[in-house]
Amino acid sequence: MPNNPEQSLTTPDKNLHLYLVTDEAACLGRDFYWVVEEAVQGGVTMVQLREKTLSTRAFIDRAKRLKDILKPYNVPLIINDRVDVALAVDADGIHIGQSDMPFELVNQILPPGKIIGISAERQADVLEAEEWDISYLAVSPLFSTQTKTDLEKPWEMDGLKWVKQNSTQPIAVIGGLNGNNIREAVTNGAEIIAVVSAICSATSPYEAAFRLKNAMQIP
Ligand code: TZP
Ligand code: MG
Repeated sequence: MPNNPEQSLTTPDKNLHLYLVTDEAACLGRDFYWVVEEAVQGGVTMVQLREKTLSTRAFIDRAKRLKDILKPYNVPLIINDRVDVALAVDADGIHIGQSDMPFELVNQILPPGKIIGISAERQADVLEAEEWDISYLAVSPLFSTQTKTDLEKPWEMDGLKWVKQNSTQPIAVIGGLNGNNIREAVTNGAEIIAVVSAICSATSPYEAAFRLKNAMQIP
């Protein structure tokens, strides 16, 4: 876990997070920043800026603007893939996948206290991450999704149960999460529910986030 307690993602009383992973194409032509701010007002507690096609400069500009939007809400900004962009804008953290910069290097480069999240696509990824001081391990994809198709086989709920039994890291889930399945994911050990289309493509991102946040709570 990060050494700065303010950026610790878990608390002893089980803190659940709704994590918006951005995708401008999924916003269906609406203003990107409007979608994110609506989502945050509806209940999103973490935002990941995921940009696969922007130039470095445009990525940095977008990250800075997003950081300014999120600051008053105290919602952390996590940058996908690009450690240089995360450093340039002093983002709250970084999310890396299995083909991105290795954890040990990211950990050396980032200042202490930053959030580091890692995607696990296979059982070996889960076991390897046990050694690491990370903020969350993302079970990816939990279910198949049209939003990202170049993925390993989905873990499904049985896979999530396996991860919960074999990992001590805080667990995030991503891929195909929606109002109908997030409660089961939480029941089986997910503390962080990450979504793209369930919020970005919703008619009202505010309403969608609000409903997802409510659906996560275990009565
Ligand atoms: N990584 C694994 S699945 C995924 C990413 C970025 C996309 C998830 O999108 P959705 O629309 O929430 O299924
Ligand atoms: Mg990546």
